[in-house]
Amino acid sequence: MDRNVRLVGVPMDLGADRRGVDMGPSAIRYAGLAGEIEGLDVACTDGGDVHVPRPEGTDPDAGAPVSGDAKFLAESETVCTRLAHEVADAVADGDFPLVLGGDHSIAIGTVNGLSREAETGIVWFDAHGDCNTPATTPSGNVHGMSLAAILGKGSFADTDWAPAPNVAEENVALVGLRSIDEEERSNIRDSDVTAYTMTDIDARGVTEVVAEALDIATDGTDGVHVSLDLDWLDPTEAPGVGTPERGGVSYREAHAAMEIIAERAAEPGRLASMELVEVNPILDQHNTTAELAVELATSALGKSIL
Ligand code: B3U
Ligand code: MN
Ligand code: MN
Repeated sequence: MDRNVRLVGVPMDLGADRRGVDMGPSAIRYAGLAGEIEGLDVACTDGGDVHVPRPEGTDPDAGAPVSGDAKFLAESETVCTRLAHEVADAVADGDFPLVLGGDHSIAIGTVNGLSREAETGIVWFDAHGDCNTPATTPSGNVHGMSLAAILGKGSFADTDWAPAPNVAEENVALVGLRSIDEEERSNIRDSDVTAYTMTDIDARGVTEVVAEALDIATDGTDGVHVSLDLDWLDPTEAPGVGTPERGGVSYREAHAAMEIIAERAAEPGRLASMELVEVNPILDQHNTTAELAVELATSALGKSIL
């Protein structure tokens, strides 16, 4: 990494059912993120946390769409707008934004800040598709809708805060899917997003799949955003996540994926930003998942053994 890394914490849990992911930024910092990055000879500054309102005393229905369901939409808009400013500021200063969640709804803010001035591709590592809309969601949780929001699907098309300005569906790849809702499946199939399931990883290997996902995300773009939902990994490796799903990638597969990202970091359409989301310290075992998030981030930023 040839840029200064700027950490931005987002202690957000309004987009998810279980409380606890709001402690993710603290857990990831406590696991030694800044020191590990500096150990790569990369300067790292901490921009602190974006303010997130507490759910108590907040009306979950404020800002809800006319049709469908989406909890805490007004607050999600406020937090994501703040985060977008922080990310855009970091980019304007020439820094590399590394965003610490928080639930995955924060990706709406990260990508909006990043894509203001640049054509942006996305590689979205996740067990889930995050492609529900307020009309198809089974839960009303915005973290299951964040990619749909970024792409302006359903009623998100009518908002000025959610669709990201310079993201083409053709430059978006989902990697590691194993839990998709019925109608969400159609949302993905009817889009130009490329989706790789765990079956693809089993059949072709993680290296080939991630290389192809990066080809998609870099094709004609200025940079790639890597959105890493820690539930992409198997719960035996990453127990401290909000929505664990069996059958995820192994520790080694996850590192292999991040190393391919690092290899491509110097090429056109290179790595522009990264976020680590859905770490839930309440469900974790001795901060294992937060430590894993630190390891994977440093792998993506170029850490090598020799
Ligand atoms: N697809 C379900 C569950 C879910 C999505 N993302 C997470 N869980 N982490 C939903 O609620 O939309
Ligand atoms: Mn997710
Ligand atoms: Mn997920």
